[in-house]
Amino acid sequence: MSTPGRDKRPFISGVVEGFYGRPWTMEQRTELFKREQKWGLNTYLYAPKDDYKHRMYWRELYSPEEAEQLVALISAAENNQIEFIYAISPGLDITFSNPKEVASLKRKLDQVRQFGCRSFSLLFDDIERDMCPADKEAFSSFAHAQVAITNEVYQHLGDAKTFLFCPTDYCAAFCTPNVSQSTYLQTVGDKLLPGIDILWTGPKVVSHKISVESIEEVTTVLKRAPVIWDNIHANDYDPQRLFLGPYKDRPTELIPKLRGVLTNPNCEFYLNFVAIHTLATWCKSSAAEGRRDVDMGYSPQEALTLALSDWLQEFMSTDQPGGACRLKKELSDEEPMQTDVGESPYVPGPGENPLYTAEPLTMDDLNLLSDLFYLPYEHGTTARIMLEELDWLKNHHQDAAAQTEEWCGRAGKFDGMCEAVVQMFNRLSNAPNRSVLYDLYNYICDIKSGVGLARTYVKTLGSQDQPSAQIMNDDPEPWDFRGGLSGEFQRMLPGHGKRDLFKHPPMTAVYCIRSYCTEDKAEVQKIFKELQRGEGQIPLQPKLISDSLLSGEIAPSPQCALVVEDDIGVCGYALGLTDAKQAAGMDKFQRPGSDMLLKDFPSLVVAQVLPRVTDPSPVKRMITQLLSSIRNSGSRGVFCDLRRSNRRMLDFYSKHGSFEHIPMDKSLPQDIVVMATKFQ
Ligand code: GDL
Repeated sequence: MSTPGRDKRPFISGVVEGFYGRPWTMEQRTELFKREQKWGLNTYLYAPKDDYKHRMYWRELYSPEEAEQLVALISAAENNQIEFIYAISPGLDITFSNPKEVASLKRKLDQVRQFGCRSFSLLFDDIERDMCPADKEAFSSFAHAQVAITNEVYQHLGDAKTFLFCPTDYCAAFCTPNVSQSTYLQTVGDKLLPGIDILWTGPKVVSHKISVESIEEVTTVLKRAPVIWDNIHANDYDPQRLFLGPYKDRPTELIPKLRGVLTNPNCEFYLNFVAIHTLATWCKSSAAEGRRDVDMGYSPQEALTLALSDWLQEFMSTDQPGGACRLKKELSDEEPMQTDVGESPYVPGPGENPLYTAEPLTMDDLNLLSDLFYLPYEHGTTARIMLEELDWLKNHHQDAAAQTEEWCGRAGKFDGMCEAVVQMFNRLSNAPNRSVLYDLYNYICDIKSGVGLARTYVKTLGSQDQPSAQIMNDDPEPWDFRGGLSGEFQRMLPGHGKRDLFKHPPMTAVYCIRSYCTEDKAEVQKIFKELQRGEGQIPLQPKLISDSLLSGEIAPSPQCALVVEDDIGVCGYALGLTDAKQAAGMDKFQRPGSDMLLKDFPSLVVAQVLPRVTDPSPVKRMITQLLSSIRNSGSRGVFCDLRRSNRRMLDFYSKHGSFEHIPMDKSLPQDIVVMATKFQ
């Protein structure tokens, strides 16, 4: 799979500054290089989305002042033995077929090469997939256009040390119909020159887990091991989230199968201590060196402890001239504080207020902080316990009224945990390193208020008095409308508004998709009825055309019936009819417009999974397989009919990429939606 000599190149490890929002400063980047070198990482990919000349105005050359800064930055990277990779994202508006555009791209990269840069990258993530008419004429597909320009630029540069390409379909979730059958990825894998490495974010944009099998699959299509662009710690998609948990859920067995890993972390530079430190620990684990004889392994918890104890030192080192904070320990040493003007410091007299002091920050504080802002798909242990306790206290409010020993004991424990958050906040706000604190401030304020509200609520439950004014106030303060307009939109949505990490943690289940057999009939009907009940569909009329398949009145066509099983049992199905005339022709389904529909789309599919299957991939796989069987039968197209209340499947077909909404006769009940796809 790999080209000769390729394996001798060192594993790429480090950071991609690839998020949306305020780019880091040159000083922060220089600081990053020092840290990377200290921790054993070797690469920095320059790709700040909102840097004008990286993406929006990619054609523009750098001004002399900017050039000076970049030259200094590139040499700072070199001085710290960090490979500086300059990335450019021309995909917003480039016309691939215009030679002038290619020339602009070369001119820009030549300029950066003059600054001392030896490694480059072309990124085509997060762009429209439609080509302009001129490109459609010149290239047979979007992938061909991207590959042609990338190969040309790579050859033009000639001696690039590293050259990375980010595809538009950069994760499995973006691939149609899937990774191994994606024609886009196949073209990239076949046509991109072998010296060019490819970035990949894993199963999703923000991948919960990355398995060895998934990497083997994509490696086969790409014809090279990918470089992971890891969004595990990225927080640019939600201003209330921050990720201070360890690098996790990527087995170290991946290391020999990958070309490298670059993490695209939190927007706030100083809050990436844990993200980068733990990635470095992961990279250093034995598998990286292929030394299976000495398995040092990787424990996320141990890596976190190592990172937090180093981070504590950073918090405690002052970054301000004169470091004004007053910690209890210092005062107890009775060292008087020096002031600039040389005045003697104020010392309170007897009976006067003592000076404000705070306890120094502790490892417990940082562990708690990391637990409260852990990982995208997981809360840290203390955060989970707090949620569990609050949930229990709320659901046992009768015990609260009766003041049972258990309720009071657990309420006391909850209160203690809330107090620890307040104390953590106080000690953090007095930390000598203000740069770290200021990056952190909004998040800790927010969590302190959120926890404070829960604390007051529990106190109210346990008290015999009137509910506290803070909870039941008719004239709220602005902070009672938490989350702003965006929060309000989210809470109004039926599915997403109710989705929270505590009640619906993502599950990793093993699903088995197999052919349907007659013994499954009862199970399929059970699921069908259960889902109808769940959607409040009984006794809705008229029936759907697909109902006749599910109720067993009509049997699915050969090769067109699948079921999915998890460890509990059958949890979903996908059934198809190559010729839906019989189903549609049954008297009760005689509907205006169905003849027209069947002319363009003679076949029918229906798929459902139980709510416990939270992962959309089993349905996606079943539908893909069904569509391919139906297409092989010679059909022109496939439709499915479903009720608007079946939000999950409606959402699925809408996002599938090939199904489109078919307007039906106005006389039909408006709660029935028809989606369909034509085979070319
Ligand atoms: C993305 C973007 C990235 C962004 C991240 C998280 C890639 C390749 N591109 O899709 O710029 O920071 O999501 O929001 O990941």
